[in-house]
Amino acid sequence: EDVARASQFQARIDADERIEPNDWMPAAYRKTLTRQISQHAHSEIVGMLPEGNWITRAPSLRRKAALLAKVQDECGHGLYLYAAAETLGTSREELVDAMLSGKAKYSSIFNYPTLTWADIGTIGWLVDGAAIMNQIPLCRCSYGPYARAMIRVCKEESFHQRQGFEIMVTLCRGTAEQKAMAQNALDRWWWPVLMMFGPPDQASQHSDTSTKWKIKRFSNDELRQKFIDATVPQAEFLGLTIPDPGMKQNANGNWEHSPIDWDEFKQVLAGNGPCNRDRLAARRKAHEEGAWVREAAMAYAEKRKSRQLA
Ligand code: FAQ
Repeated sequence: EDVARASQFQARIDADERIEPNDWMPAAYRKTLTRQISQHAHSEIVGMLPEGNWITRAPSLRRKAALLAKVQDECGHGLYLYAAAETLGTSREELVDAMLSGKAKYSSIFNYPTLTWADIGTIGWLVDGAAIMNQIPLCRCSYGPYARAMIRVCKEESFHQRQGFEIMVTLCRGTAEQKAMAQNALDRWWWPVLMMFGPPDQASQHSDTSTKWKIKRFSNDELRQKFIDATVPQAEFLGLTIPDPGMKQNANGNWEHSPIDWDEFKQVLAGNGPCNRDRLAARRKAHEEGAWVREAAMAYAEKRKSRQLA
């Protein structure tokens, strides 16, 4: 019977129908979506840390207000995505525990440090730029709750990307020292940002099934290429140099990049990036210190329930 159901399910996917939480779905579809959506949620939550590091040191009140709003948006995205993942049947507690225990992944990019204010500009410009490139197609993902979540998330990411690019424009039009700071940040973030898109297609273990199920609409390498092609003119506008002297434009107009250091990527995924330990320690501390909030919320919910029953 499952074979018939699976072929019906595939027919719905092929017809571009949305799959909703109470619909029948193959166990592997549920599993891979729970994996991807929860890892995406963890990335948003851990992703608050590198930028949060600069809230107290933003160079003006205006910059501080914008950065605060951005980091709050990321928190909202994380909660929104946990809620989408929960519709697949795993509790938020379990999802969060998997992250805190180091079992579940989050994006490699958030294991790098934010050393100067230019890093905040670069994160908005490139990290949010890469996130948008990857997430716009997810607005058409076959799973309804994830696709709908992505629409709002992408709108907010566009604001994040602009605020980052505007920081870069300001720095690049500033003093020689500011310009050098911007170049230095680009030098450090460029390669890790390219790794955000995931392993090369031939090494991407989930791509075939995720493409078949229309979770993925473009491959890792395709999105990486689109991102590079969109970013080259932006770097030119800023007067910054992408730290890849071997990069060249081919006959199709695409910018071919030099080989990516996949060993570095593997090391970061294995927990050995520059900030992995700090990031997890910060999340564990926040979780422990927030225990009283969860307890109070539970107690309040119990009280309301008993009042309603009375
Ligand atoms: N880091 O077979 P594939 C943001 C893992 S944006 C860590 O190709 P898939 C916004 C992958 O999970 C960042 N792990 O996997 C923001 C798998 O391991 P697993 C978050 C990575 O799923 C901006 C294994 O490698 N965005 O947060 C990475 O088909 C600024 C094999 O890979 C999303 O999560 C990586 N870079 O394709 C917030 C988008 N790449 O699970 C704050 C949704 C791969 O078997 C500040 N996710 N891996 O243990 C996706 O689109 C996909 O999951 C990919 C990976 C494209 C990331």
